[in-house]
Amino acid sequence: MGAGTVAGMSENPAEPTSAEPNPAEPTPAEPDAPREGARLDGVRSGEGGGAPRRELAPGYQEQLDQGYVFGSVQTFGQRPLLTHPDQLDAWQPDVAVIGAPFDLGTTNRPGARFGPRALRSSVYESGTYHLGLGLEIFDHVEVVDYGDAYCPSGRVDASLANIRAKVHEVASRGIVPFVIGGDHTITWPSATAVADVYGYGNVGMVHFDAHADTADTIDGNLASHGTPMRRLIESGAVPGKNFIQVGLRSYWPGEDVWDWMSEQGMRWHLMDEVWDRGFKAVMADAVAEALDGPEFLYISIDIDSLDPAYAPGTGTPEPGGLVAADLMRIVRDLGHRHHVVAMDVVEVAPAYDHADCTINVANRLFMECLAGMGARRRDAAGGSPGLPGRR
Ligand SMILES: [Mn+2]
Repeated sequence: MGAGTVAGMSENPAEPTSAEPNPAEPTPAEPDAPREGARLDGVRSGEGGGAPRRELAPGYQEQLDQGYVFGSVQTFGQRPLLTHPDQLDAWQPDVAVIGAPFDLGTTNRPGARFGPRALRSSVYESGTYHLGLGLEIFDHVEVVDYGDAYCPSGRVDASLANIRAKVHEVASRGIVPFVIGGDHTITWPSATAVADVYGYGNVGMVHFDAHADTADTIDGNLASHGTPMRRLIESGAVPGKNFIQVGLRSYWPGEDVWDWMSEQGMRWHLMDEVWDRGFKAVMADAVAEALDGPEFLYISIDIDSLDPAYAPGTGTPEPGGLVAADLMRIVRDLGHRHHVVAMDVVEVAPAYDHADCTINVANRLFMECLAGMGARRRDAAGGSPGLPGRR
């Protein structure tokens, strides 16, 4: 890399300055006021900022309408790419997808930095009509792609600060960020940004993972993909008692970490419990615990919560995990029943994928939540249940 490249990087507008937030130094709970008319009730208000203005460059919509992900415009779900906060204000989407191509926190197989690109370029997109809910997803939930947070190679603090700033740009407008990892480290800046907006203690977390990710440090690293959940609890962004983990298994972490988690009031549901009681019964408890106090829900999905049979393309595959069909329906239900203010899907490492299994299920997890959110808006508007054959 030449000096000119380095100089160019320093001029990147996304480069953090000393005045910008740094996840390594979490700011105290001083929530920003979301934009007037922001949809804090989970339902589009149609107020605040006037009617949406949704204009694209000439020919752009035609490129999107070609309708295949391998076309010239590669965005999440073939949605428009917006690149500036002013465009968010004009467009007024419900959801903005953000890529967080950061994997410097990975302990085993690296490569999750390629997750955002793969979900935009290589997913099979069969359509947008949700069969189970009977709705055109994007008729009920307006979604844009908001590009990536800038994650310069080798620079952990700058990358995490940029992720936090980018998520904040979205969440502070009452728009729901859907963040594509990246390794699980990115949930630290992402959930911090969401808590900055909605208030520390007002956001509950449902965290699907094979691993608790609550170590103090990994190899001396505070910003590992094995530590983000501890950082979020230490800062107060998410209270321990509302930080609920589902699908944990394997042989890590050790007993001292579980002691720390207990002291924080954390609650977890091992894969053993899912096997014993059934996923739906476990999730009823998990959601009640996450929202025991908080009104708002953050969903964080480590793709390794799924069995490697469904998601081999990940850095730390752990046998004995969740079933893709089950998790998709659970996530749909979370979006439908609860006020989801953010979601991330992390640890998708395409280089280890087989037959695009992992990238497709990662896409479907986002799509199922979007469908649930769309149904929530439709229901709130008094719309038809619209189930096929039942109108
Ligand atoms: Mn994880």
